[in-house]
Order: sequence, then C-alpha cells, then structure tokens
Amino acid sequence: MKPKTNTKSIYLATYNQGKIKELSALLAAEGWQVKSLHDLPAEIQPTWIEDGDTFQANALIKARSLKGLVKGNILADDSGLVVPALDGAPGVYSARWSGDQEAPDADVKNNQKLLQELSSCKTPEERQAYFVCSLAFIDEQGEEHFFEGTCHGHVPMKLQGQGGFGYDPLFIPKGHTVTLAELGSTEKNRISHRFHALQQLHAYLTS
Ligand code: ITT
Repeated sequence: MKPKTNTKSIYLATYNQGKIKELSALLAAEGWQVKSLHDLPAEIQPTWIEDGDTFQANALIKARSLKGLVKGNILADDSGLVVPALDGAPGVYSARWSGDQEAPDADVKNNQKLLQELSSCKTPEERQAYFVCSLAFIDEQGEEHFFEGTCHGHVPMKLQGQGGFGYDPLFIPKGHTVTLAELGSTEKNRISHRFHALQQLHAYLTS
C-alpha cells in the first residue's frame, strides 16, 4: 500500500508551549521528526485570527496559515474545555475566556473565572466537563484532514497541582482522583484529548 506521507517530518502550527511539549512527545514516540513555529525564522512567523465557531474551524485556520510558508506535513491543534453547566463555556474561547492576556497570566485568570462561574455547583456531577482537541492535518499534497479527541472528567472545588498547562489544575479525569496537573505528563499523554486525537491521525496514516 502507498504510504500516505513520504516523510515523517511535521510542523506544528501552534505557539502554545504546553501543546508543543505534549504533541512532540506523542509524535516522536511514533517516529516523527517534529518542528514548531519556534524553529522558523522571525520573518516567516504565521499570524492568524481564530474567529471560527468550532474547534475544527479554528484548527484549520491555524494549519492553513502555515501552509505556503513551509513544505511538508502540517498539524494544528485547537482545543479547549467544555462545561455543560456553563452552556458549553469556555469552549472555543478557552484561551482568552477572561481577556486577552498571554499564558501563563491568562491561565491563572481563566482558572479563577472557572472556579467563580461554577461556585454554585457543588457536586462532581454538576461540575462535569470535558476537553476537546481538534487536529487539522495538511499533508504534503495539500490535502486537509481532521481528527478529534475528548477527555471527560470534572472540575474540583480548588486548584490542585503544578504540572501541565491551562486548565490542568482544575480537571480531574474520569476514573482518577487527582487533576491532570498532578498526574504528570506521561500519564496525561496516555489519556488526554490530544492523545486520542493523535491516535485517530495515526490510524488514518497507517490504514
Ligand atoms: P495556539 O492557538 O497557538 O495553538 P492557544 O493557547 O491560543 O495556542 P487554543 O486557541 O487552542 O490555543 O486554546 C486552547 C486553550 O484551552 C489553552 O490555552 C488552554 O487554556 C486550554 N487547553 C487546551 N488543551 C489543554 C490541556 O491539555 N490542558 C489544559 N488546558 C488546555
């Protein structure tokens, strides 16, 4: 069978260091050579406006903005936390939910806001949440493909743990008693929304 890519090198269209770390570890384990926007010269850094209504639309905006600037495979990740008790917020607005600050300030403010918004919800059932990771993959031929993964759990009553990034200190995955920030990167990479989305990409490439 003809392989779906000729090279196993890939550019990540993200500026988020947490995503770069996790995606790089997961892709390297599958034999990929991974580069990110930080490996590009300053004059060809892509910019984008994430104005899509869905994770997939935003992932595609990011992937397309890198297309034309580099040759080869491109992968973009749009992700976020969905809280049914908050009508799906922060959802696609996860990164900038509390304003326009950059991480890590944004992470601190977003987490404060999440605790505040959920203050009237006291049980794990009421505080259910899930992460979504939508990946847009543009292959060497320019074909666009999409993969999505989720990770279900709930939001604890207070911040727990120092690891990970974003909402990790406020997310206890189903079947666990500690947050993603306490679990450590190896375990997070076995259960995360990002891992599940990458599994789909891997299944596609090897089918
Ligand atoms: P890029 O657009 O450069 O990829 P970003 O941080 O703006 O970086 P998103 O628009 O996809 O990325 O926003 C995702 C936000 O959702 C991110 O900033 C985190 O706050 C949160 N998030 C996503 N995945 C997460 C994870 O695995 N753990 C904790 N929080 C996560």
